[in-house]
Amino acid sequence: MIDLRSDTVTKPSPEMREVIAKAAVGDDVYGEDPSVNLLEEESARLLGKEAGLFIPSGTMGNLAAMLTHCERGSEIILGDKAHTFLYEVGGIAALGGIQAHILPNQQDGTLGLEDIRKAIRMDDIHDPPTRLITLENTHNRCGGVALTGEYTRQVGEIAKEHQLKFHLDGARIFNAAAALKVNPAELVEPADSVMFCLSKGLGAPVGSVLCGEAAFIKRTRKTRKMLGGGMRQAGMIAAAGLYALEKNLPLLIQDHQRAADLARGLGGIEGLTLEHEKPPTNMVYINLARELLLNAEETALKLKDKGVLVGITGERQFRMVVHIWINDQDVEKVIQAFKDVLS
Ligand code: TLP
Repeated sequence: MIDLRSDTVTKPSPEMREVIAKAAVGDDVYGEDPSVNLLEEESARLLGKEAGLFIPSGTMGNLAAMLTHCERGSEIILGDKAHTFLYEVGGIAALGGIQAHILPNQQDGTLGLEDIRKAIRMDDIHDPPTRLITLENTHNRCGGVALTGEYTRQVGEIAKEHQLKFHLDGARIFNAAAALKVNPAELVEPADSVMFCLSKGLGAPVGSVLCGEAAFIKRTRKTRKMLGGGMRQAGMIAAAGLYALEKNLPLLIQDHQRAADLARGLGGIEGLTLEHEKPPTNMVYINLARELLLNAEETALKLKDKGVLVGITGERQFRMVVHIWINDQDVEKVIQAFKDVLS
């Protein structure tokens, strides 16, 4: 099967499994796991932050950060296509009593600066207090688009001006840095906290890391424990994360090139239209024309018969995510499978 449903489907390579087997471990709740400590330090170093915290998932990373930044009854400014708003099971409301103040995400994944300014609550008896602004980079539902350092800096300035905190869902921040050809630390500099995932394009089996100031990370360590995310001999998986940062991070750009090849091939097929003519990073979102008899679900079933798995993101829309286990031949096979199914 050529699995393009997500970059979360990546399995550890034989080399990564060897590293896992040999990992030095200890009890991380006591702060005694050397591999976890190393991963947290290395992550913080890569992102230019004081400290890091290893977290079981991206969802828990965002949640732990938001619960630490915000008290019950406060408000977070968030895009209407943000992963936290759409796909994190309403955790901030259910577990944090936090209200999402939703603004429209523009096509390029940004929130309008004027929209953000207007959404910040006044010091009024009736208003919930605004505590946090969040952005997502790359922006998943906006096509894997990368937000620039300049835009992020502008949002950071608004946050500072109003004494708000600023969190970045950087699940795929290294894809953004690779696409923009900038140092990832530059992209996240204005944010108080940033979460990135090891278990997506980086190809590790489990885990995300939250980075920020040491005092914030210390408080979030407690939040993580409260959520049941305090792990014990987690060095087994942290070692895979360290391997991913060293060996797989430089390969992300190849995924972007293959996504571009895939888009080029699919864009030439009648009845298919790309959301982005050239995919910004490793995601290809594509729409099926109304004239075609098959909808996305039916097309996906036929593609599955041909050995290709795609994500369904709308009645007539797919998402395909290129990752470390997809090679040039796979790209060709996927294009051919679409041609066969739609001919
Ligand atoms: N995204 C998954 C699905 O949940 C949609 C995917 O296949 O893309 N932030 C962003 C921007 C994400 O894309 C995801 C996962 C997360 C957070 C959550 O990470 P996990 O799955 O580790 O909880």
